[in-house]
Amino acid sequence: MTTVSVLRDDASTRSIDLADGLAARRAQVDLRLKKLLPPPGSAPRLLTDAVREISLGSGKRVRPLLAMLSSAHFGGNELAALDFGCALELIHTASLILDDLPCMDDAAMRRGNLTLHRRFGEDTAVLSAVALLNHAYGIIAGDATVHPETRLALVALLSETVGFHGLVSGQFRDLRDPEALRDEQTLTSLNYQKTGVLFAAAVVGGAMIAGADQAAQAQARLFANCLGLAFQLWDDLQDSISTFEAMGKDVRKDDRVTFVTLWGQERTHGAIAETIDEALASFGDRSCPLALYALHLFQHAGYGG
Ligand code: GRG
Repeated sequence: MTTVSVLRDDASTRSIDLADGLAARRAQVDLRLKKLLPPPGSAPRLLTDAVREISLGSGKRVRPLLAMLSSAHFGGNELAALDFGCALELIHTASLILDDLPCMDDAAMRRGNLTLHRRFGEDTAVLSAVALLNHAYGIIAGDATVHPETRLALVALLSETVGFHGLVSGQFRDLRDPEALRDEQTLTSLNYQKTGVLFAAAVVGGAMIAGADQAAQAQARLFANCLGLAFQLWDDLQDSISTFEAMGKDVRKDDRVTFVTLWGQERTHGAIAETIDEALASFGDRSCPLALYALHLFQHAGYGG
């Protein structure tokens, strides 16, 4: 029996309970997002409509769930990480809006709908992204359930996550690096900056909120880095084999080199399994809710429940 099939068998019995718990947590996130966003109909109306529509759209809310499960895993309260998780979701949403713009991926569809700039115009889309990013920092700064020192550390963590070594850099390199430079090493660091970095912020931030020490935070980071890499590999694989109906967004839109181009689908599938396994091994505990959620994220690939 392979490691992956062991993981699959281990997880399947707990999958029903997990799915119920995840749906409940997702509902908590959506309810909180509705409260944290500007009220419906408030001025300026078009901007408010745009940010509410994209932020409350059909995304999976992976980053808030990771933050909440991480906080609980490291001995804290899951709900203490709810606002932090919502802030991450708004940053993630801002990044999707920008990524879809004509000057970037020029995408038509996102989360099952027309992209924000196609519905509301490019000016509104750019300003929505800036507003969401700005709002996210305000949410963390004003979260009275988190110790002020931790809040400051979370803001610093997010500044690192978004800025010159994180999302912005990853996106810039993705757009501008010559194709010839896209070898395995470069793609690994690019995938980390585009995707892994926000996963790491979710899991490490959750651990920080729980008061975890440096060693535990380092363990959280290792786990999240592997998970983020597996997630980006999965996203690239889906882009090459899936449909708009299944993904809710454009597929096969750009022809830049990814691991699927370098390795082919079968090897990429194998690498996803190995990377998930590495994530779980770094944790030691394969049956805690955080590990099970990691598996659940890849259930369509045949792992988890
Ligand atoms: C200033 C916030 C900011 C960003 C600027 C545009 C940009 C830099 C970064 C974009 C990077 C990017 C699009 C990475 C892809 C990450 C990814 C795998 C997205 C899909 O995530 P899911 O599947 O989406 O969690 P849902 O819709 O379910 O939330």
